[in-house]
Amino acid sequence: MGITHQGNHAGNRATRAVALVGPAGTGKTSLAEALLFASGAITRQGSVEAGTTVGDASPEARARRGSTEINLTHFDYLGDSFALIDTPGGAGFAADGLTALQSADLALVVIDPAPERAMLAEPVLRRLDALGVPHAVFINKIENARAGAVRDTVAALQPMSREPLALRQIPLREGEQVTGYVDLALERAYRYRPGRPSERMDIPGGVLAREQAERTHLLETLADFDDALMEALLLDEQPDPALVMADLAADTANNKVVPVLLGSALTGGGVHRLLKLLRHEAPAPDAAAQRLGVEAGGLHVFKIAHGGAMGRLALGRILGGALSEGDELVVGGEAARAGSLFFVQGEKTAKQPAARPGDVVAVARIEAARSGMLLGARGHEPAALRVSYPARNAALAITTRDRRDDVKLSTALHRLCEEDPALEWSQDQASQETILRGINDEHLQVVLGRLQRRYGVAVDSRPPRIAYRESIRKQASARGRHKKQSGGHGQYGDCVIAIRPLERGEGFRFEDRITGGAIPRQYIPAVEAGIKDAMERGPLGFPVVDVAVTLTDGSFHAVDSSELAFRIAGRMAMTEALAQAAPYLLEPVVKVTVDTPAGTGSKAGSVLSSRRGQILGLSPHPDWTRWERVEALLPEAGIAGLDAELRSLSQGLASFVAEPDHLAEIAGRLADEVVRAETERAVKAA
Ligand SMILES: Nc1nc2c(ncn2[C@@H]2O[C@H](COP(=O)(O)OP(=O)(O)OP(=O)(O)O)[C@@H](O)[C@H]2O)c(=O)[nH]1
Ligand SMILES: [Mg+2]
Repeated sequence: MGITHQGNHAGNRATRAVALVGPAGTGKTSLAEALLFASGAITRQGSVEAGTTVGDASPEARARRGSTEINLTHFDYLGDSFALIDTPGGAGFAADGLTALQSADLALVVIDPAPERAMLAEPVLRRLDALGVPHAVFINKIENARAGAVRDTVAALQPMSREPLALRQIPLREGEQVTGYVDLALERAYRYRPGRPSERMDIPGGVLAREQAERTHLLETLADFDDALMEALLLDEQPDPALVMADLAADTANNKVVPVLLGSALTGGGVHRLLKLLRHEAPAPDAAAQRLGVEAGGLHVFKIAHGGAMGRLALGRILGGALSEGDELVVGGEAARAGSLFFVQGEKTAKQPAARPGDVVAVARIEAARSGMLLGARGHEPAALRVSYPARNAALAITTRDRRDDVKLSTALHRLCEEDPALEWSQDQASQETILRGINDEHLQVVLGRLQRRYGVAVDSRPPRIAYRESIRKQASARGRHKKQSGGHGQYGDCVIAIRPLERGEGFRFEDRITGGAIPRQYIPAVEAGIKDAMERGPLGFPVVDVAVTLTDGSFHAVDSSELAFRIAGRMAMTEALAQAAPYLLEPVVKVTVDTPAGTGSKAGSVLSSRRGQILGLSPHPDWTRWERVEALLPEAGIAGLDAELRSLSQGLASFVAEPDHLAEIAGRLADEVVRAETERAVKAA
């Protein structure tokens, strides 16, 4: 049996999946904890500060006091089931949530009540619009919001959203604190009560004017999609509250408006109200199934996890059907049977015989499943989904402290990369280094921590070597003669070559101008091979590029000549010619494109200049309203630490991509330093 299709009968509604998204540190993990507590799934509300939340249970997340990977939890509320996907906001870890977001029914964008930081939400708002995932904004930490912060934050957010924002509540203040709210749709005021549902109160006279203005704005926003409501407003009639609530639910589900709610994960204020919103307004998973093109039934695999006690698990969401252990799932055309099914609650897994439509589950044993796949029943296999991940801007060369760990290292890296699509590793043939690439330094440090903790592999790490090259400025010629007479057979090879510089990028050219058989035909390729040997490491210590070599003369010995002897002769000639040809150093230059919040572009430009960058332009971002884009050519040597420096001037927001551009000459003190370092390294390695 494959995934079996089931309708959503009343009383047994499908589980709805809610993703918590938003900038780093806005309180997503705390809000998940508050939702679990308010719904009764846990009896004590933990805190991120104390390291007691259900989410962020990994040692890496606990140590960082911020999420390093997605946290899965679930709870029931008034008979409805919900799965929470709490995604990390930190730049180095944000990639982990991108895939899971695709099949969520609703995303909650959690933000701070600070208009000056509203722009931090722009990338996620744009992504949700692009994916078509219905979403709401939750302005968290509301207890500390200063006067006017909610209004200003909403105003700052609006230009970043395709849909109109619909402010659903306004804050009620007592002194410095926000202590309650007015629900604009129902026109009711509530006072927050820590750990309990809010208590109804009269709307204070002081906020009536603001309440009326905001309510009118809310109703007008809804009326744009509802003629009956529009008519009521035009006739100055009080609209039926049921109509308003129905509009809010439908418009949210259909991605027409983005409701904005207020609350505090810390005190629980507004959290019961949020639960009600999830209950009434989070769409059923049919919408997500349709969005992803799942017709019959499917499992959207959004992560492969290796970290828990159960070994390799495929984490995913069941769309359009139910799933039981042993069911057939088609993975890339091949049938596979679902192994044990688990519900995940933070670091705990609980085995389930079967899972219902909409559930988020961990499935054992489907080895062929990869993150981003949609697994289907036979004949109904949905397509795979593609996600574009952020650029990998940090790299480390790593070596095991204990050589005997090398095999363990590659197994571990394979698993870590499968789990984390933003991570990549490769073996550099030339330098024999294992290169680890990740989003930023913090990301790679967390990966190294996991490597040590989970797999017991300790490594040393350092910046990877930069691919310097060298070329020549002058023409030169040289003879290479290899002659050895030792007992019986001797060795004899002799060649004369002329070399000259080529244009940048032309590479290597070899021309044979031997006449009269000075070197027999069959030895010419050996001479060329010897020349190439010499070019692997030029006089300055780096591979040589853009040189033309002409073989002009030579001599041979009828008995003693051999391919090996001519290869050695070719190498000798080339080594000498290069040394005479005024060699110079080349460094790789990359083109970097930095996206940074408006107002920080010129600072980003100075950072690039101070790293020897050549600024190509500073312009408004092509798609995002409050962002700027700086483009520059930058020596690859200037990339190390760039990510951290750009982030520190932009509240952690600036990011960049770099692509190889060209090789550029480098001279003077900088070149001397590079050559000295390479010589030292070679001496040590020898
Ligand atoms: N005052 C106040 N602090 C809060 C509230 N919610 C969360 N915090 C604090 O904000 C900090 C960050 O909270 P987290 O829940 O880890 O935030 P997050 O959004 O999950 O962060 P990342 O996982 O790094 O993206 C912690 O110190 C929380 O205690 C709130 O409602 N009020
Ligand atoms: Mg978190």
